[in-house]
Amino acid sequence: MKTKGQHTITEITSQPAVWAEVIESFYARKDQVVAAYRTLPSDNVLFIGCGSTYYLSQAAAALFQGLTGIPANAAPSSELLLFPEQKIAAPESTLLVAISRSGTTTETLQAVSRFRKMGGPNVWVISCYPQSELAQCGDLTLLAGAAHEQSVAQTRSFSSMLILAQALAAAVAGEDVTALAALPGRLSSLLENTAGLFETLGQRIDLERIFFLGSGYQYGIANEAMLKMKEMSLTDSEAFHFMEFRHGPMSMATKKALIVGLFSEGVRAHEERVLSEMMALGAHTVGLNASPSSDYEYNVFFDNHAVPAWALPALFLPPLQLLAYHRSISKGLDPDNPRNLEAVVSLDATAFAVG
Ligand code: F1P
Repeated sequence: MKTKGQHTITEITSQPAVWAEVIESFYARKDQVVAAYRTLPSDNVLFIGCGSTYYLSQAAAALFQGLTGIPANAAPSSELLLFPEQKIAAPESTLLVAISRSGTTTETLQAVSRFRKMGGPNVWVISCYPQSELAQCGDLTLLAGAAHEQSVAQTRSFSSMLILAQALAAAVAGEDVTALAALPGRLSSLLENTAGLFETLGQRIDLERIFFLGSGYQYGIANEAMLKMKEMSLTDSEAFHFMEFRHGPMSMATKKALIVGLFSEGVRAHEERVLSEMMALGAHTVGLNASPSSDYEYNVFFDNHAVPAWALPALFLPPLQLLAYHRSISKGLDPDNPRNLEAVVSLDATAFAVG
């Protein structure tokens, strides 16, 4: 007899081992990936996906441009599908990176088809299923085959595909991708050190709304944390760029709110001021990647020694996946089967056909 959330908690806690397999699989292909990229006439890169994989695309695009200096953007697959002229200026010199756990989401498949019809020659894919239609139609495919899930909500699949996106950006930028080898161990320690905190916070179902704040690539991570909270625990949750929160949304900072700050190296001082102001307004606050001087209600310290900033993004998600999982269980829900949702959104592809 399956217990509520059995698949989800297994998939969350298995991430260290799955990451190790995914990182090794990338190492085996790194030189091929870099050589293939060097042959592309790509002056810019567009990352696309749906739901979780759109938010992954947001983080991937910020990382890719920040590391390589090559213009990179993110868009929901549906935006490229419905407004291609707004998303692609020069298809012949654009690399499209389509991200999809299943590799069968209709909007993403149709967006790739639309890109090809526009004269876009280069499509790379990040997915979990090598035999999927999307994986088969990519010119180059990065696979997180060990990250398959039974749950609808993406957890280890998301973080594993994010690690592949991080590795791609780092490899193209000439960074030492072996830095990723430290991540599985760091995650094991982080999960061990924070499991109790996020179980306790997950039981605070008196808190009515949850905000996730992140800047730069962390905005995509904050959006994914927001989506996990919606999918698993049916909670009103929102994500904002850190500095944007003062410009209106902070009107919702009350003692019924939990505000989670995902701090970025180098700009943390600006971000810490925002979270401190929200704490002064009565909100409950959590600082992820906090500094030794942080004094929020809850502080989570990351062991970042000898790990470059570009390798950190995936570490932020598993604790927040645990938060959503425990809140779901505390509310008597089953995070394995979110209300109204299916693992894949399949639509009538003929509705998007163009001449
Ligand atoms: C995309 C997606 C997920 C969402 C849900 C429905 O799937 O929208 O992001 O959480 O599972 O499908 P995929 O294209 O990444 O397989």
